[in-house]
Amino acid sequence: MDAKTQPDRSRDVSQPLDKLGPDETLKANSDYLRGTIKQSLADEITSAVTANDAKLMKFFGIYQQDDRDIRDERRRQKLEAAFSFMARVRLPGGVCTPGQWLKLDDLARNYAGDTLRLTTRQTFQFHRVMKHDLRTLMQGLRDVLLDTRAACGDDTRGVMSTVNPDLSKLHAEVYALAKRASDHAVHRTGAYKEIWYEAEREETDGPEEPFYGRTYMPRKFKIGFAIPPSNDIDVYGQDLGFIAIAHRGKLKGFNVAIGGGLGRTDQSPKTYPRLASLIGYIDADKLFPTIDAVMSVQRDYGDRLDRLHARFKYTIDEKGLDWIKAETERRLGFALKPEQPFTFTSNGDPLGWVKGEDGREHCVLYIQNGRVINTPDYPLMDGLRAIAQVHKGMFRVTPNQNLIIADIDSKDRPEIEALMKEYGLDQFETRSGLRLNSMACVALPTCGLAMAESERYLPDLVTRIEAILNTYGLKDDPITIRMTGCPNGCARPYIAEIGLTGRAPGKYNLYLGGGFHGERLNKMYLENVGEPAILEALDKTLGHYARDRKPGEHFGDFAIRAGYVPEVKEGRFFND
Ligand code: SRM
Ligand code: SF4
Repeated sequence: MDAKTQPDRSRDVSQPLDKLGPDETLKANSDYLRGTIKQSLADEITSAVTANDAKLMKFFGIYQQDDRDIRDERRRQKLEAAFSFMARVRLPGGVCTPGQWLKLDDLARNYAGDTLRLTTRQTFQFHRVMKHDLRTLMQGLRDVLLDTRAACGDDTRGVMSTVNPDLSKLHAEVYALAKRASDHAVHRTGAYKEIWYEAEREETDGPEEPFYGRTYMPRKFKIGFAIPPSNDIDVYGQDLGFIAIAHRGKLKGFNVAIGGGLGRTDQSPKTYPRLASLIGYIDADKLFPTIDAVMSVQRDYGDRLDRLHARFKYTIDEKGLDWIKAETERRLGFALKPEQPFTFTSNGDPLGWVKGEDGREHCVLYIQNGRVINTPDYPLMDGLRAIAQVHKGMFRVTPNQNLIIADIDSKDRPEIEALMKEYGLDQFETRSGLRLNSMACVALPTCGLAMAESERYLPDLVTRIEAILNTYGLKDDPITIRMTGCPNGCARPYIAEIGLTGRAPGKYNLYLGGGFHGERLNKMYLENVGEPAILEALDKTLGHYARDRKPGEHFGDFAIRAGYVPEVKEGRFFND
């Protein structure tokens, strides 16, 4: 997005500035996200920042949170809530070097409660960072060439890219494009350096935000690159998804899918999960113009009055897919070609060791819910640190919250394997197919939107479901289960074969029938139920599945064939 060739869109073309919602006015008047963040950081009277600055800081990957485990107690004692901050790193395609890992580990130990969290969009989150430590953390990241730009906020979020552990040339090529796409679409404001690196304000040669203007996007905008047959990134959950089309291992171009989004808001029937729709094919050299064209359509026509209705999926459904496609093509100056054939087979990670086409070795480690932490019987964080100290290749965070120790020379494998054994990191060999395909969002105690437990509860629930699986001989069958603490869908539960979304403490909606490779939304089977009802339902449906499934049939497909839930055909559900 070249500053000299693009107009400064200080307001969106379809909605006049005086008709914007409050968040739009905040952005427009923030001096390109500067707000009063510097003053808020300097204020020693409170461990929080002002409400407006908290909103603006999201554009820099930082969320103000409070410890919800002690919120009521602090209120009773008339104390300020226990505020701290979550910081999310921008890490396109989930790639980081051992040196970066060691720095992330140091920062986590010093400033973020001795833990790192791998996310469902292939990056790291630090939790519980105190306000006075934020700059040190951000500058520490800068020292290893990392930043947190646009990891949250109304802009392009972390760009995802399929991580095939065999890391073929095609995967390297697509990853490089994903990285460039992130650098291309990230916001440009000098506020980042001024606030976090304490740099002087510099004069800009042209508009400060040539693409975004003063009001940025109407809402978050997510881009991802999938390489068939793996749909690990859940390409149909992206606002803008690219499906790589290759010929004899060489990248030719991409099928383009638009309008995916999995969030819904409790009790708000106008919000719904929607799978992305394929609109055609582009040659690889048209990638960046296509990103600009699609994003600019959403920038200019997305709803800037009602944030609940501001994601691209709603713009598409209001305007019509054909209209959005035609407007995109008009901006591109050419028509998209017909989409090319492709096949997805799974959205999970193949765990364990694999050898790449160039003979290099890779090991996909199972990390339960992406939580990197030491416990008395499982020193995971220490183990990964020990590996980072000797590893000469790369690490890759997967979209399923797992981790690949990538690019290992065969002669170095024994040393890595010995460390894995020493620290007990090779547990994927003994885990059930359900656990290895499970994901939970963070939820309590840090997420301000959580209505129920997720990360702290799913492992125990899976243990109880494993007893059922053992009874029916299903222990090794891969079945996807994803849980979130609220309907926002951060662990993409609406495309799991078993989905659970929190409604209240101990209460969840249970969804069945999602597609094994992320191609179909699931449907609600039980509403607002506790563990006994969930286990009873799974005992019934899994038992039936074990008895009557066809060869190779996945549980999600079976749940529909057996009539437990109807098939969601239209790629979205409007209500339950
Ligand atoms: Fe998310 C908001 C965590 C992936 C949909 N998400 C949040 C916040 C920031 C809560 C908040 O706004 O105050 C959560 C912080 C919790 C914490 O304490 O860390 C949060 N989301 C996460 C992560 C960390 C879940 C995880 O356990 O890994 C994921 C970070 C991804 C990243 O690295 O960027 C995460 N969130 C997702 C995904 C999955 C994806 O993108 O593939 C979705 C569904 C896809 C989508 O966007 O449609 C998702 N998060 C949401 C939504 C609902 C958006 C909507 O359109 O309705 C919210 C709420 C909002 O934006 O208002 C939300
Ligand atoms: Fe928080 Fe809800 Fe996202 Fe879970 S799904 S992290 S509870 S916003």
